[in-house]
Amino acid sequence: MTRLSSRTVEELRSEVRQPAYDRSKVTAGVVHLGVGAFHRAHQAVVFDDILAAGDLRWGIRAASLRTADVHDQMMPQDGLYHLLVSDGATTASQLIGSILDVQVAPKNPAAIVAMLASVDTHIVTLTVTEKGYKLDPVSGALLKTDPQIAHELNSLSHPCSAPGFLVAALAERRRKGIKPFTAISCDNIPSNGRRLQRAVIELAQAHDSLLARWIDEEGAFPDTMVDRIVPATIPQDIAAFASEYGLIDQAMVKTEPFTQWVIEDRFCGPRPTFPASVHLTSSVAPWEDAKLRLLNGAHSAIAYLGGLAGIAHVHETLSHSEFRIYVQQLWDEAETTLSPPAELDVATYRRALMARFDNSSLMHRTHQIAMDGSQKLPQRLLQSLVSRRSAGLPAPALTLGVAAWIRWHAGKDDLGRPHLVDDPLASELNVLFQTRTDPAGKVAAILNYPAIMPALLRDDPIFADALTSQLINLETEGAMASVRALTQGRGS
Ligand code: CS2
Repeated sequence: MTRLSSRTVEELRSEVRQPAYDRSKVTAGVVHLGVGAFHRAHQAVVFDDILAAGDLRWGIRAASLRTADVHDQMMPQDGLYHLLVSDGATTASQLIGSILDVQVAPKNPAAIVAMLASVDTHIVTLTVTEKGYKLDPVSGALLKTDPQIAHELNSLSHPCSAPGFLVAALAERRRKGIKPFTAISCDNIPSNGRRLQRAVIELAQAHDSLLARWIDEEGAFPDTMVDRIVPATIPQDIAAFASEYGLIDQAMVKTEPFTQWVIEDRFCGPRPTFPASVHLTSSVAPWEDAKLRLLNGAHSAIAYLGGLAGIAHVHETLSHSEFRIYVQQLWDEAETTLSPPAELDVATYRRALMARFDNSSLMHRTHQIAMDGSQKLPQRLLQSLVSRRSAGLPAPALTLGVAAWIRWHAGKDDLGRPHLVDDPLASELNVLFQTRTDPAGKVAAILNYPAIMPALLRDDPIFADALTSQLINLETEGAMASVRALTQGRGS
């Protein structure tokens, strides 16, 4: 069967929406680091819209920081791929052409520094996941002992981390007299722009304090909130696409209709006229907190509890009425900790979120969301717990989510089936949880682990007791029964 490429694109069935611009005339004003499925279904679609509106300066040159997988999926296709948008009933397909090139960092770091340092590059976007910022999740300080950062503190001639590439390229721009680019973090971290700025400036400072000052004064790191549910593409998706469209597309991504990008209006150079789906504002934090604590908080709790109950996908978890009630209860608790923006009606947002979670065509795996819990828990569940507990309020649903995360580290679900604990701190946490085998001991160990646990929760005996009894419930009764016990007597 034919593989998608610029040449074969003509063979596509006519109902596929094609790029509405001449790709040969597009120049690359954007560099993206971390070209996973989320980027392809989110920022790349926004820049595709901008190109389609006639401003051809905003093509993307992308980089994979770890492996050649995405390069090998995309470059034989000249960067083209399909976006399949499904609401659970119908699916629309769109061919995206905004990504012009994909480079692989470990193979050719110099090519990535060169594209970042190019005079045409005005915007750099990043989706490198929480751990890619090389910052302590609680204090936000640069992880100087991380092997990649230790290497880059020594020399920036062969960068390997996202902050390392940015600093190496900014140094090059300064040498050449080119102003900095605007660096836009698109990961689910509160104050993601400020955090990226801190990582970059701390690393730059270690090499050249004048460079650090120049970046601080001339650069821009807007905070952002990004939202679109984009499950990892699996081989069955590619096979189903091939049988429907008669074409092989190894880089396709599937997603939901909903998409949102809120960007702090703080750019240091040229920028495009963004489409209506992008909201520019002076303050991103209220948007970010609402999204992280409601959407991502529920996602992580569903991932661990659903995963422990042996349920493979988010929508299947929510087909159990006790889980639906549980999610509402978690939202009731988290909502009291928010100061939502005036434009956001939380009741409407919650209704829409439940419908998004119910989207059965996404097949969003609980195990996928369970990844990297140590990096996600602070902003998704623990911050809501800090606010609730400092107001003297109980938070049983949030607490059950945290207990499920602890239980997840046992490495098997309630049916005894093993799972991988995929987390940058997995081995440290494994040691931590193995030294204390009783629930109270495990809780004491994690409460005294400052890289994850805020001090306020460590010093809260009521929280420690609640967490211990939830963990006991999970260990003795299982996840489904624990959710049922918590939600008994409450309606959906
Ligand atoms: C998910 C997110 O995998 C995860 O951790 O919670 O990727 C989630 O789907 C997005 O943030 C939605 O915008």
